[in-house]
Amino acid sequence: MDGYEFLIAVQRGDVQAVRRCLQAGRDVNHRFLNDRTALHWASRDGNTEMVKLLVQLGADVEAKDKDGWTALHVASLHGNNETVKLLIQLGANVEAKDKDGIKPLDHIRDQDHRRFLKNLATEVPYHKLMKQSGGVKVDRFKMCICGPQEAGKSTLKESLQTGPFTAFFRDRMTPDHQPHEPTPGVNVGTTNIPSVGEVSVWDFAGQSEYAVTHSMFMNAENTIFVVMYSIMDDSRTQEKKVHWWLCFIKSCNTKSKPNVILVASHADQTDAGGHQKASSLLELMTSEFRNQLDISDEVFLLDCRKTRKTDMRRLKDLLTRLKAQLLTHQRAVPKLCAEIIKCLPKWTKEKCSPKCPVLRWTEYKEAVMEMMGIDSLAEEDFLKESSKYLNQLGEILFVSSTTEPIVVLEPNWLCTDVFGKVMAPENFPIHLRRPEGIGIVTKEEIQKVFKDVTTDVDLLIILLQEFQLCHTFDGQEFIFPGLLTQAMPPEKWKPTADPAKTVYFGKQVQCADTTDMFSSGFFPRVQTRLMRQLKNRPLLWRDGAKCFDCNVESLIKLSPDGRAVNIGVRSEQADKPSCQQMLQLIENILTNELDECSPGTTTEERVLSARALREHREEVYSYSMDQIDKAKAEDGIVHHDILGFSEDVNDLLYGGRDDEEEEQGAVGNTIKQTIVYGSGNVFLRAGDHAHIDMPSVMQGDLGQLQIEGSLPDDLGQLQLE
Ligand SMILES: Nc1nc2c(ncn2[C@@H]2O[C@H](COP(=O)(O)OP(=O)(O)OP(=O)(O)O)[C@@H](O)[C@H]2O)c(=O)[nH]1
Ligand SMILES: [Mg+2]
Repeated sequence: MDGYEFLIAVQRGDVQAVRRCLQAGRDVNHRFLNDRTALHWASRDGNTEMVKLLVQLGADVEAKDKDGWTALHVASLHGNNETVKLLIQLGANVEAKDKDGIKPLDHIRDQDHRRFLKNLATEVPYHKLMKQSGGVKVDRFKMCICGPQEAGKSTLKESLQTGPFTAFFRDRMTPDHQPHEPTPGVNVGTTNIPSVGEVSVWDFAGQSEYAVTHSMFMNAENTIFVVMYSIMDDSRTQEKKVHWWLCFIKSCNTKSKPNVILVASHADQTDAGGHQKASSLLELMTSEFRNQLDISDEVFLLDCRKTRKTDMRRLKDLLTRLKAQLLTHQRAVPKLCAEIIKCLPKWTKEKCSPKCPVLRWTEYKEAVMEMMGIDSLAEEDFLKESSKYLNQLGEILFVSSTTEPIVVLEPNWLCTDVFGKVMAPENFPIHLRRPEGIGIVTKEEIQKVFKDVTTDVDLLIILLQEFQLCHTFDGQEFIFPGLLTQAMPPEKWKPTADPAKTVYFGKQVQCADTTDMFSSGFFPRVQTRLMRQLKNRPLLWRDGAKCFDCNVESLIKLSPDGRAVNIGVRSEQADKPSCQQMLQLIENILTNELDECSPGTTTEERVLSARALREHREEVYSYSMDQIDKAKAEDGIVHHDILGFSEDVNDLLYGGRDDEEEEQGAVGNTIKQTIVYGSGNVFLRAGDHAHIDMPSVMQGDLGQLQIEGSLPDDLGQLQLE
């Protein structure tokens, strides 16, 4: 029985024939042309029953073909949503990179669906872990205190954790004017709040410079957000600031409706109208965020310095009630995680250097083996998955993307001692004023700033890079986009020498509604990715980036209100395909970064007016996708009401939109795989679902079939694929 009979049975969806082939000794993981397995084919066809059967019969879900594609890459590329879901449920790795660094879900364009799948992918290992190790509940929740600068966050935290005896003296002795000590980064620590219990408190800095790293720690699982503001600000300011923080919380979370408590400070300095102001603000915010956040309906107006006031007690009562609710729905923690949590303080003391609570993977593994009383660890992957879960809980920070994972035993060290220092404007001031707006910091300077923290500057640099805070081209100079202060000067994007010959294209990614924002850190992280993925160094400013690669110049610009990113590309050589590739590459970077650091943000994609771009108008003019689709269905002309002119959709989007290409591909079988310069990325256009290199595979396969002399009857059907 030859291999192709097996493949044809898979293609036909003939379950019985597949079983027969395998019973007759055919290898379920047999490699056909280009190293593809039967599972690649079933996934490509979107045959979920066949995929299930093959995996049941031992098909390797992670098998890669010659391009490094797994079955999940193939299913995603073909838009076979049910198969993608099934493969993830069967444990397929969503992080598997093909030989050009593209991950399977990079091919899924629908924002909601992609995020759903990414969430699903984190659920699967959790359930596997629970099955393997059993679960226990930990009586603990996370409280994130956020809000603007000097709102009283750190003061409230102190007051909450003060016991009744100390509180008596604290309330009486605290001077009226205490100097304000801004929190650098995020102050993290587990503390006991009398009458509430053990809480992991995350006190976020209000100063905007530090917000760049906040989004990494605002996960809502098991979390209560306390959002603070000062009642002494005028109503409009309060509204703006609180709205910003609520949008921020929303942007960082997709899963549930996070619990939020609004707290106004400086009750001692306001008159009777203060309560009314706090109440109105609560009402306003509750109505705006009713679908996204679960905001408590209690009004809190506190003197944050006083522990023994009625309102403070009321706040503790609410925390206790919310804690009980959270714990009821809390998911169990894998047993191994609970054991590790208990050992963390001991390991920090005994196994790390005093100021650097970090373990490399081998050291961490040894500590775990010692804890378990075993000499070797058979299931290293199991420990890795458990550690990822501990990371999710905020108990440790687990950096697993490096060759050797790194475990930060005390999140506070990274959040305050490292990020706090990096983002503090005073630490790296000189270089940020360079004329080209490139904020460069040298290795020596990093070493100097962190001399009290660690001597292992390389470790620090790995961590900073892993959190997308910086990039280096030579290992000596480091660019931190989050530190840039200079706005892009207008003369950096001037008309070209021959505007008539230059082609322009542009897209816009815009926040969808008033509760949406790009989380802080989104744009600097996009800039870090641009530096990593493009061949030539981009020029960077606080609100923009300009890149040059091959024939294309591109401009990525944050809108003045920070709610849209505009991408413009142009080629003086009228090189439309390169423009399109560059546009798509940048769009992919934005999408990935949104999913990673701003997953709760819903966005809308728009197409920029090419003529307005060519005319270098100050304002940005765009068309909605609906307008474009409508025009394409009719005469291909789209009219802009404000601009007062019409444009041909083909001038706006080179090659048309995704779905159109898919149709063309289905008929023409064009292979549209293009090398994107620089990173050597193979770049598949969003609409290339139908352009996978199956024709070439099939030609090869058929060649062999013919040689073997067993040309099947349904060859025609195969060729059509
Ligand atoms: N009178 C009065 N002063 C307060 C109150 N809450 C905080 N303060 C004072 O306001 C200043 C700022 O308080 P912090 O708690 O440090 O503010 P924060 O929100 O942590 O500020 P950042 O860490 O910079 O984001 C300090 O001087 C506090 O003593 C309050 O309710 N009443
Ligand atoms: Mg503070």
